Amino acid sequence: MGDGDEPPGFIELIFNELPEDEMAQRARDFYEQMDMRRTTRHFSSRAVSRELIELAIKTASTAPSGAHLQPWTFVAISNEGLQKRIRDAAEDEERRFYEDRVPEAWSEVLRPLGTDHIKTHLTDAPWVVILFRQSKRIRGNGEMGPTYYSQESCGIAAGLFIAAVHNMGLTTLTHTPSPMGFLRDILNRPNHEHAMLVMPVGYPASDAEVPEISRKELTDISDFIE
Ligand code: IYR
Repeated sequence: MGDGDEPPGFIELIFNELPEDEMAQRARDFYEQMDMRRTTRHFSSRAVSRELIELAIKTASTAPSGAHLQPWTFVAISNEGLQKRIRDAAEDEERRFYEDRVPEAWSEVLRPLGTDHIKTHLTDAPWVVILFRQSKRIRGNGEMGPTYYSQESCGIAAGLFIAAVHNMGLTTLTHTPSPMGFLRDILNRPNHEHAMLVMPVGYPASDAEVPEISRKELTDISDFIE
């Protein structure tokens, strides 16, 4: 079903309606839990089971996607040698970024975050999960065809992955080495797959730090029209 040959048909939606007070309580609890999420660059090397990573990927893959094409591949790596290769290649790119390529307007907003070209998280974290966006798919007739809204679809999947990791009591970081083409080569991915996010997953280091920054207020990020 859903492989493009036969129409999938329809089944009844399973929807569990909640009492209103429970809705509000769950909404508050979820917000409060997510509001505790912080992005740290400091990871412990303490092991994390493969099962937890599989569950985070399965949660990510519940995301809606353009034409339900699910245009994502999550490459999960827990391998010292490969993590070192990725770190070396990422640091080469990042060094050039910070030394030569970064425009002043970009530098100005990165400065408070204290980032630099050193990417210890890539070798410290027990897992590094790389999200590849599929810009094309193989059609039923064997030809390549486009996917639709793959940026949006993968962005939503990444958000769910981050929420799943936080919910299970671990931490992740959305690292975007730029450019990321080297990841396709190192990981032997096909040309229609584009590395989009590098997400180390694990426990924070015991001395992990985060920048002292805050989130915008609701009034600054929304406009209600009733
Ligand atoms: N890719 C670089 C630079 C960087 C860019 C943004 I936008 C950030 O929010 C953080 C870093 C790096 O990973 O260091």
